[in-house]
Amino acid sequence: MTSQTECAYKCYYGNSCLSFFYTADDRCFLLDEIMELADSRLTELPNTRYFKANIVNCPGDAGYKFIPSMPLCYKLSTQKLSWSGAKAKCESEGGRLFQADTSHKLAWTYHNIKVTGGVWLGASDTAQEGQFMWTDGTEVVDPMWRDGEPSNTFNQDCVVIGDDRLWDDAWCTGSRLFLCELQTTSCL
Ligand SMILES: [Ca+2]
Ligand SMILES: [Ca+2]
Repeated sequence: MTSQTECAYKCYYGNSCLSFFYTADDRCFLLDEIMELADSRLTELPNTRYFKANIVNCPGDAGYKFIPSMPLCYKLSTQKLSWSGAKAKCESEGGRLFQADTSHKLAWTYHNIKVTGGVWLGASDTAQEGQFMWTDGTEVVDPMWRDGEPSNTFNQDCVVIGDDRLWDDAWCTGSRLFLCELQTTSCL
């Protein structure tokens, strides 16, 4: 049993909650989708209240998902591109490569991004060797390098989160999946 407020907080801090049911007997069901009002699952439960997260700025048809606790829209690509190709793709959708530039975002990527072959983040030391910067020009703080990284092996400049969740500098020309982010202001 949980209160309606607790249920809202669970959705707010969930990583993929887009809406929730709160039943007449105080049960909470989080959903990772937005249901249409005509959906039979709503009308079958007349005493259940249904709440949606405000995802007005997350373009769902472009594959973006909402992370209410940041708040932020993010997308893990389905396509593999070079780092600069990935950067251009995110920017063409109005966003940028993901910046793990707060402790919350660092923790979120660590706990949620585990992809075979790794995922590009929006950081590189292309401009000045050894000085890793996000694509907005801010300095990378508290990087989660794997032991022995960044190695700059044969001039590696672009940051990837490996399948061990830790960071590596890699050759920017490699084709990888990537994370985009879109800024949003949103609340339940
Ligand atoms: Ca380098
Ligand atoms: Ca490396």
